[in-house]
Amino acid sequence: MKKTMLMAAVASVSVTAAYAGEEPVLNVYNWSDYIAEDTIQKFEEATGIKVNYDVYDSNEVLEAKMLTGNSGYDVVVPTSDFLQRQIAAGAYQKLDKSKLPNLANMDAELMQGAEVYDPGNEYSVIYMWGTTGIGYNVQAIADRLGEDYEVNSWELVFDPEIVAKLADCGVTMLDAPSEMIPAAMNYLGLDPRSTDAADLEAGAALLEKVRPSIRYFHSSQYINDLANGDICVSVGWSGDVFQAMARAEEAENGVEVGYVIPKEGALQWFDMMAIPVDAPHPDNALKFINFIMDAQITADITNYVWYANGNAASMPLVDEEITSDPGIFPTEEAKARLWGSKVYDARTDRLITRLWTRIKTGQ
Ligand code: SPD
Repeated sequence: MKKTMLMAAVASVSVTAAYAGEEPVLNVYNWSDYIAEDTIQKFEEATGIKVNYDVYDSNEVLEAKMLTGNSGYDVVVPTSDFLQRQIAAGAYQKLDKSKLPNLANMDAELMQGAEVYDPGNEYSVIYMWGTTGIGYNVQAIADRLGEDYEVNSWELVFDPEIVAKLADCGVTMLDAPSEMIPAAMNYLGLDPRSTDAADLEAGAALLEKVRPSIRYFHSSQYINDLANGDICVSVGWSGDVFQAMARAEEAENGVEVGYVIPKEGALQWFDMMAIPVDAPHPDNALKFINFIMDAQITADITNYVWYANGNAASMPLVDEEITSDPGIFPTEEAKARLWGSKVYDARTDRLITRLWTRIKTGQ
């Protein structure tokens, strides 16, 4: 939908809401495995608003819906770089901050960081944040690379000889081109945020080289597969790998999962709550966002999904096991090696999509 059409749509929705009040319904579209078991129920009990909750595991899937318009969703959770591009396309409405008193709970420094993508935090609030690193099966790696092998480098997935030794136990990568190609570029010593076509081509060429050793590209299946011991290495999102760890422990199946932010550095990203410009229930959306920013509610989510959050008031309520884990809250030294998501222009985006198809299909 064009920007003007989206604007017109929201104008008519706001008028309807102002005169008639909103039906007690809220349509939420969030990442899979990204909320506590009882969050939605608690919101419904507190507000009487019925929530329809759908999930996705790819920014590209969400973006297609946001740019087409009429998604029917009231709250969505894009990653900050995608959010920036979607804001520019007119896909979101500004937040009425007078209806978000719990904004006072947010960590000022992290919210300031998020302003790189959303100046003034006008359209969005941090939901959770994390890194893109490597999840691995401790025993399977030791069996193949030796007991003394230290998992601390992207060589595990980008060195063709090393990854070939792991192919039989299952190596997977995220189906996320704007994360995997820059990670490969970084391993080659190139700037992971470069948009130079030659740099992107070099990253893609490395991925093509290791492609024969990759079992699949998927962005959520690896959680259970790692937990069950069906795969042994995944390029994955921090909290998801920690969830795999927790599931294996709970199953008492003898699988030990580890997560590492490689020494060469990794992507740090922020997932942001935002309200589509044509959301049918924008007031309910604000109630939901404010509810999530409650210190206890956010702490409950972090304690369940193992992702860091941007809510300073919640931190004393987060399990120490989580706050003290450098895979979830990186040390200052590790932070210095993280890079932020890059917003791609249309031309670079098209190139990345083309390269990704080539990597995955070999064409
Ligand atoms: N299961 C929840 C995964 C959340 C991942 N967020 C996407 C980060 C993209 N850079």
